[in-house]
Amino acid sequence: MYETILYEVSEGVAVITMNRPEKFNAFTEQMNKEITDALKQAQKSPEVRCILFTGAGRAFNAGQDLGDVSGGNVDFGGFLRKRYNPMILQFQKTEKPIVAAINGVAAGAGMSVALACDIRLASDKASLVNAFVNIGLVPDSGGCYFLPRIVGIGKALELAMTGEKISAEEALRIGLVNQVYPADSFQEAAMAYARKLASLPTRGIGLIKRTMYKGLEMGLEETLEYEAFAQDAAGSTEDHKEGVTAFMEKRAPRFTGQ
Ligand code: T3D
Repeated sequence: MYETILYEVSEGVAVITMNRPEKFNAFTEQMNKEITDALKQAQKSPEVRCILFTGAGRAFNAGQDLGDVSGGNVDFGGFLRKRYNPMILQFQKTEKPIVAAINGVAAGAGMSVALACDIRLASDKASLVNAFVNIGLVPDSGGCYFLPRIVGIGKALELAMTGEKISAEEALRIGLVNQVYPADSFQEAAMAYARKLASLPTRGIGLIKRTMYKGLEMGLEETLEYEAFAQDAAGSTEDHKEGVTAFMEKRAPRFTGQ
């Protein structure tokens, strides 16, 4: 069904694999569209309770396919508005946890996409490079939004202004990725992480995601009010009832995502 990505669902996890390994999974218009569509599909599907986002082959994603834009006369603003911005917004609109499994290099918009995911896991062979400046561009695809929020403005400016590649270990040290696993067992470790998230209260997690990101934009009073609103919704889920019942019965909860 897709030409540039793979989409598979198993054990509650939708695995989206960017699949242009010979081009380091660089973005084409088709890939932008397909990722947006796959995220919508995962959001709609009741059997999907977590999304694992990764790359085929040696790289995670090397950003825009520069072969497509090397001829000059590019309408950069139009390009981003049409292709990248709707894709990035879809990561936020998807009220399920999205885990980036950074299997190799993540560069340019490939790094921005990893930042738009909720959790970042990296192979110890992975690296991240805010490559935009290396070709005279500005971080896009949410790079100027997520990067300073994740690592702070000082580190964000350093990474964006120098365009230096950083290792997975360094990314872990500065809080840019959440966990690093050995390359030879990376896909299994990432899948186990995603399966664990898929077994948790999915609707509650969706509300955590929405409320937390909204909190970044709001003052305390507004955030407190939004938390009250979100808690009304979370408190009416089956998973909340199950969590409390399991606690009282001194057993492990069995969450269904409802
Ligand atoms: O119009 C616009 O541009 C607006 C949109 C902007 C969004 C963006 O993402 S801008 C940033 C675009 N990306 C880059 O500038 C990154 C360019 N690539 C690199 O800096 C390096 O390739 C990497 C750091 C990603 C990896 O380095 P390395 O040494 O591990 O691998 P390599 O040998 O450079 O690349 C391996 C192959 O992938 C190579 O192909 P070949 O020679 O083996 O046939 C290389 O050409 C290809 N590749 C890597 N990045 C891209 C790419 N092909 C097309 N587009 C790429 N972005």
